[in-house]
Amino acid sequence: MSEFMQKLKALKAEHDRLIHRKNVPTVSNGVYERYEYPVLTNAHAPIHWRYDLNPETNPYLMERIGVNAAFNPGAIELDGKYYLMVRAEGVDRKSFFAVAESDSPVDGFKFWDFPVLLPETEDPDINVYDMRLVKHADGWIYGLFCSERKDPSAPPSDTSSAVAQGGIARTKDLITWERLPDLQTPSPQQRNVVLHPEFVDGKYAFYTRPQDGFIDAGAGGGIGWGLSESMNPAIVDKEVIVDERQYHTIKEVKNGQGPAPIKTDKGWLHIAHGVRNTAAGLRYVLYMFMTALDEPNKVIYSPGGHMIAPEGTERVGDVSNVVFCNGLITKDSGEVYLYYASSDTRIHVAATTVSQLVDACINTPTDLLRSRASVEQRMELISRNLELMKKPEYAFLML
Ligand code: M1P
Repeated sequence: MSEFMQKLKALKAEHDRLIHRKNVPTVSNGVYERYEYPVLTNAHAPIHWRYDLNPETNPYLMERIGVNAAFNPGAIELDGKYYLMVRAEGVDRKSFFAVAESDSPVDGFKFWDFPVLLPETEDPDINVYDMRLVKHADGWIYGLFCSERKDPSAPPSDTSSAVAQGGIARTKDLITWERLPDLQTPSPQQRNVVLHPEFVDGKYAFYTRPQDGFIDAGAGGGIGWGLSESMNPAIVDKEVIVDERQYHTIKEVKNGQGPAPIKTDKGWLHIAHGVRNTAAGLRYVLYMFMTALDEPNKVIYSPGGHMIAPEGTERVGDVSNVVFCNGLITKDSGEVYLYYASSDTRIHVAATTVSQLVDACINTPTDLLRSRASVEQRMELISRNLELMKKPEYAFLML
């Protein structure tokens, strides 16, 4: 066998090992169970996406078009299969969407042969990312994503300034996509736009994230909300703030809706990301809140603090100290799989149930916004527990 073929066989064996590696749950904190291995990384990208497999044109079997990262996936279950709409990023920094499929929610994800060739609008996107997949009551599967273009008003010396808007496409099968016009809102820029899965007052409802600049939310006060008569075009005339960012909390600098909310008997359960600043840069964590069933823009429970923060190897990557979630799958049985990315590099899964999330959302105390109040809150829990611990069945805790 030629050296070329030997190298190719070795590459394939390593790739197979990665894709077929069984995932295992780690210690649970009662709210969710993190799985040990990332469900997808750049190394999961098919060999034929990256290498020219012809020994005539690539005698050294070199990687020709590398994949830098696989992160921030949308997620959906269709006919018993699990699909992730991955934000793949080439080594050229361009993000694109690619579907990975598995029979299991926690391992075995394999990319389709081709990535998604997303149709463009008449003003082509420079970069697209972070798709939320939403099965809407109108029968379509919508993909809401960030569409980024260079800021046309930036002076020639400024080669970085960009404008972010809410891109929209729809499909029935994740294969054929119809591109719709970008969401129009009163805000200069948008990111983290998500479609509510049901009609509200007969209209399409959007979670938005108004922002003044590309990175800074500026005067944009938090996760917003607005209604549109149609999806083609989708126009939100009035945005109201649903979940405000707030001083000295995990969402002090900015926040954003994650996937579409989960409908529960107690309310709409939302997973979102909150961002604060530190001397080491921005820190992104995930948090929960719940809104009223009949008013999905009215917060009824707001547990304090983060739900998932970057841990261990999750803390380091292209943009370190970040966890970000824009995809989850809820099964009819109540199982929930949260797909979250760490540090803009790789994708993980955490498993939980609707009942656990609802319980955590309702019974985790809210952030009282002062150290003293926070200690009082904790002391109240400690006092109740110490009383309980006097009972014989708790005696082992005193040892
Ligand atoms: O780099 C962290 C995240 O930054 C952006 O999110 P947000 O708009 O909320 O700050 C997005 O680019 C996201 O993809 C990225 O993970």
